[in-house]
Amino acid sequence: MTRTAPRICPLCEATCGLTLVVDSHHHPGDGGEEFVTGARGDADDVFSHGYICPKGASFPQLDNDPDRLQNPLVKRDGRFVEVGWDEALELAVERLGRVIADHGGSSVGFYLGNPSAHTIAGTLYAPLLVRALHTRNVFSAGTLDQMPKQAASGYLFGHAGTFAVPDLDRTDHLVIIGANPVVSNGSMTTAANFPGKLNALRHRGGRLTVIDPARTRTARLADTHLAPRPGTDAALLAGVVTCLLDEGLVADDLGGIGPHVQGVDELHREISDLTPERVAPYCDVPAEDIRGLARAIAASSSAAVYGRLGTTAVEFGTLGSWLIDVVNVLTGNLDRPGGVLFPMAPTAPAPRPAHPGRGFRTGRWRSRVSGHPEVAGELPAVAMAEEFETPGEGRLRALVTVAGNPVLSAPDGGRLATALDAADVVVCVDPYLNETTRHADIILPPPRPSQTPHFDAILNNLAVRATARYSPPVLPLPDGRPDEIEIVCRLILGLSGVGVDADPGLVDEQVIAATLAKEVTDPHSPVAGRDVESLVAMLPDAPGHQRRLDMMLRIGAYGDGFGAREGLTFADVLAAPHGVDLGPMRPRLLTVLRTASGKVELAPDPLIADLARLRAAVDAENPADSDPASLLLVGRRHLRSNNSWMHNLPALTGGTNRCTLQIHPDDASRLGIDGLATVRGAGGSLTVPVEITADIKPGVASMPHGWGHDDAGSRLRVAAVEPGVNVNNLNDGTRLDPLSGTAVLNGLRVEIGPA
Ligand SMILES: Nc1nc2c(c(=O)[nH]1)N[C@H]1C(S)=C(S)[C@@H](COP(=O)(O)OP(=O)(O)OC[C@H]3O[C@@H](n4cnc5c(=O)[nH]c(N)nc54)[C@H](O)[C@@H]3O)O[C@H]1N2
Ligand SMILES: Nc1nc2c(c(=O)[nH]1)N[C@H]1C(S)=C(S)[C@@H](COP(=O)(O)OP(=O)(O)OC[C@H]3O[C@@H](n4cnc5c(=O)[nH]c(N)nc54)[C@H](O)[C@@H]3O)O[C@H]1N2
Ligand code: SF4
Ligand SMILES: [Mo]
Repeated sequence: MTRTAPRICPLCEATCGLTLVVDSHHHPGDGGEEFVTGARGDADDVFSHGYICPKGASFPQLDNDPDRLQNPLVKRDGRFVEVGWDEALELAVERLGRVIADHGGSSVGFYLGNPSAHTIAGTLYAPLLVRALHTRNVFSAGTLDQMPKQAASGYLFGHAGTFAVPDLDRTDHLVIIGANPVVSNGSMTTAANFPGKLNALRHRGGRLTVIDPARTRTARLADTHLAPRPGTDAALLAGVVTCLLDEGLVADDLGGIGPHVQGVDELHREISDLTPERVAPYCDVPAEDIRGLARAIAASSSAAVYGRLGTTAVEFGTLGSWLIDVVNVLTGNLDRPGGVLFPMAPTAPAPRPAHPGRGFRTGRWRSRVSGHPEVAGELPAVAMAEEFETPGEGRLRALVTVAGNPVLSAPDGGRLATALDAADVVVCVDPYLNETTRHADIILPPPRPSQTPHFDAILNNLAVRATARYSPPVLPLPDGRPDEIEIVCRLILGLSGVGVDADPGLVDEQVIAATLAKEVTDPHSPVAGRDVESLVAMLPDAPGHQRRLDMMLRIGAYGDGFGAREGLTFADVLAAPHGVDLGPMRPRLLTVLRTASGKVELAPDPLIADLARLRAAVDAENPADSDPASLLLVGRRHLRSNNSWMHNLPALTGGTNRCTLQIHPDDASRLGIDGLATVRGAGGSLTVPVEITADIKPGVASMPHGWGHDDAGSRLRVAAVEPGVNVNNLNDGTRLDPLSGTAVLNGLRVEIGPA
């Protein structure tokens, strides 16, 4: 028997709709169980219209991976043994509870990894687990990734979760800086079929500019490709900004939002010395090209400047992210179709009228050892190890991870691994026994994605077009097995003293009651003045997460306001297996601004102050000029990879998806390298196969991350065959963007020589 079922792909930010093929096997002994045997693009999906990439196509192998853990593992005398769910959950709560009782809540750290942005458990429940732990030691992949963008958005717009997203479908000029969406399928911009959208841009006569030290697959599509020295984009953008200001290229009335923007004059005063001519040698881009870029953006009928990992996981990440939006503002492209706009997700609270907010600030608390400021409630991931190692009051003694592999994904993972081995208790919610979880005491594995419901509560806030799509589980859960939502809820209930056996839905009922109690007292809420109990009574008799989603949708922008108006409910979404289309992004600047001034604050003090650090770098001598073996290391992604955790699928291994060091032929011959190279960084050295290619700028080396699967304690049998090496072992984790706490992963200085 074969059937099909729709399922949103959880494997990247593009959120494609898939059609899964489900077969029941009738081999003796398997009881006719159902398995996912195929995946293709769902042509009827309202967002992705049939698009699929190799990762999505590998869904069946991911779902059926024999290395996926079936039962909780508990470490006894240094060895993992399988135990039942009740026992594992009780043990986790008891051991975490003991650490909290003896040393306080902040002695337990929490690390949230990337895949949790793609699960209901990660988006709607993990934050509640943090609250139940009462800890300020919260870490995530965000400080290996987009935190600079969050900080910059916080300063500009007043909230670290308010992102301006390029209007890919309508722009006349897309400027991509430090991103390779043809391979990554886009990030901090949720758009299915990014490659198709770039082709459509070309077909409508639009222009593509790519700024990247590598001639990537994205750069190959560009009308203009600039290849700066890694780490220098903030300076290049400062050159663009001064050019716009000095040449009178600023849009009249900032394209209509002039009254809602403050700080243009102050910005002009503070940045005017960073001219294209001054930054050009540092960026290794001719001043005329920087001016040309500024003029081209200003001359475009609409333009959207978009930056990603090459602009965030760098030394001046927050400055770069800020200046990207400064260019969008100055050229009149903020909050207008074809420029950058603020998406309106269906589960975000309905927009409220303009009002000043409390503004954004960081450093409400600091990390104990190095004094790093908290940013958006988090401390730097690179600070985790020292918080464990350093004795004294407030020391970290335990860690809970959900969907993270920081031993591979963060700098200097070996040090973290040692710290985890010495910790009082480590609890990992993760489907694999891998480089990080093998240092756990308790592993709680979520079931297969096919057995898990899906809704993109976070990524919808970044989508180029609004949709509401929900995937129910495609296959039933095995008896007695909790899904990830239940795992997290039972941890929350255990830690709160209610008990791991309590009904997990209690967690949802509490959130629902608290949210609605606040809503009904807000005069601008669609349910202002209503009675909470009667609203609760209108929610479906359904699993807790569905009740919560129903509530969120109904008080959201497109919702029915609990019967107050025509609009969306969860039942409507459930009845539309390929999703409900809610239209393109629309201007809505006034409803998002939450700065203290109630305006876009273009020249925030912390960013203006950080320009001094940038100036010092611009004026410093480039070390590569004196040491020819010194190159700047950048990262790269592959179509058939996903950070550190999908090398275990046969369909994605082999071919060109390999862990190699790419360098330019001139560097290779100058350094006498072919075959193998030895790479040395501040954190250690590696030997790695070399790929010589003119697609890399001279003086730059590129290596992917997420490799190094040679750890005998892991259970990743396919990945171990071609393990690669861990690029993050070159990094000692001491360099970070001070405004966001984000690790420097791109633009690291390394020494390269023949092996
Ligand atoms: N050098 C270098 N380092 C980098 C980067 C780089 O470009 N260069 N990129 C950085 C970036 S952008 C990121 S986001 C980080 C990622 O850093 P992390 O999020 O720490 O690491 P991942 O490799 O994504 O590992 C994800 C983990 O989640 C588990 N997992 C998979 N699916 C699920 C699920 O449904 N539920 C649960 N509970 N667990 C699941 C996997 O088994 C794995 O252990 O890496 C960063 N590291
Ligand atoms: N297939 C696949 N897709 C993925 C992932 C994956 O591992 N594989 N990971 C997902 C994750 S977690 C994320 S965060 C996104 C990332 O999405 P992207 O940011 O689009 O992906 P990257 O390939 O890391 O692109 C970064 C680009 O920046 C360039 N670069 C490096 N340093 C600099 C610099 O200093 N300046 C400039 N201008 N460019 C620089 C690199 O050469 C690279 O081409 O991808 C997501 N999608
Ligand atoms: S682009 Fe690929 S990995 Fe990303 S959501 Fe679509 S099918 Fe999944
Ligand atoms: Mo990421």
